Amino acid sequence: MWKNRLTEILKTEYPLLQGGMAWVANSDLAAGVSNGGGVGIIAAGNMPPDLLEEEILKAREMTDRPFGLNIMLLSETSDDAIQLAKKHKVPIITTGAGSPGKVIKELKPEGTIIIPVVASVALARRVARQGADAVIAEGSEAGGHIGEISTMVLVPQVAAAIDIPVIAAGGIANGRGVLAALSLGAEGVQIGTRFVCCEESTVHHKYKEKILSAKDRSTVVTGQYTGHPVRCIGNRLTAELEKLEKKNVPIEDFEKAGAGSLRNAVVSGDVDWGSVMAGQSAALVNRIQPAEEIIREMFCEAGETFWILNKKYHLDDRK
Ligand code: TUI
Repeated sequence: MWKNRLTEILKTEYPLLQGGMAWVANSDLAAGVSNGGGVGIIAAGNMPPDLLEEEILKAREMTDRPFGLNIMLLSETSDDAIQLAKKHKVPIITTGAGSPGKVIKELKPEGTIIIPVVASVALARRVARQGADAVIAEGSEAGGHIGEISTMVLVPQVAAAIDIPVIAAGGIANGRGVLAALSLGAEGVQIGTRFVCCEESTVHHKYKEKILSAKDRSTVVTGQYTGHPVRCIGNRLTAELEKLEKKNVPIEDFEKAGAGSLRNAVVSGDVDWGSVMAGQSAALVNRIQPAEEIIREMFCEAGETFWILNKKYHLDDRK
């Protein structure tokens, strides 16, 4: 039903990818999403290569469907991740937080599907020229490291600028969001925050609870002045970071204050002093469900919403 050129490329039932969330997106989550008909993604983040290799092997055990690896380009371990992707023939790579030239150069000849996250039209054009198979246009509603342009405005511009499929990301957590993304010219969606709260996600229950109780204004963006702004759920850490930012402390000191804080939140459940990265769509996430159910429900709701709008505005009666 939801077949298009993206599902052809990805070899999936649905045109959906899971976000490459550092510490969160492990083999359990990736296998859950892939088994549910989307593309599950393991986030390499700053993971030591031996641990990452274990995760890739575990995912292979848990699913026989395609899954991917997200390479965070700011990481010192990104070259190791590229080599592991090559060694284990990971079929799909997403990249984030930078320009993916070296990933395309190394892995394109292997036949790997390469899908960079872009936050601007200029980078979308560049990666399309370099040989990317699709792009993820991620708006500033997303969690973690973000660009400056909202999904609503970024996606149609990226879709108009390039010929390869565009996947919308940032702010999408239900079927209405999926339908909106398709209306903007996207051919698929990337979902992060809602999958943090799926049954297969192994993040600390306190992290899940922060998302489940989030409201419209619960997230904040810190670190704008470092050039790497990050969206998290507001807490004591973000209040402290905001103070440091106002004082204009040297960037190294600011980064030191946040170092290790994502792991502390995800693994240890320190949701007061840890970094609870989440998108604005946290406010739309209200319950914990299996990944497969989330995916099915989202696409069912997208189809239903399209049908209801058709009826409401008598679109079938048009001459
Ligand atoms: O990468 C993400 N989200 C992330 S990475 C991360 S780890 C981190 N922690 C602290 C500081 C920085 C990173 C947590 N969340 N999403 C994909 C994404 N990529 N969002 C925005 C971008 C992006 C931004 C600018 C990609 C390319 C870009 O331009 C680079 C260029 O050279 O043009």
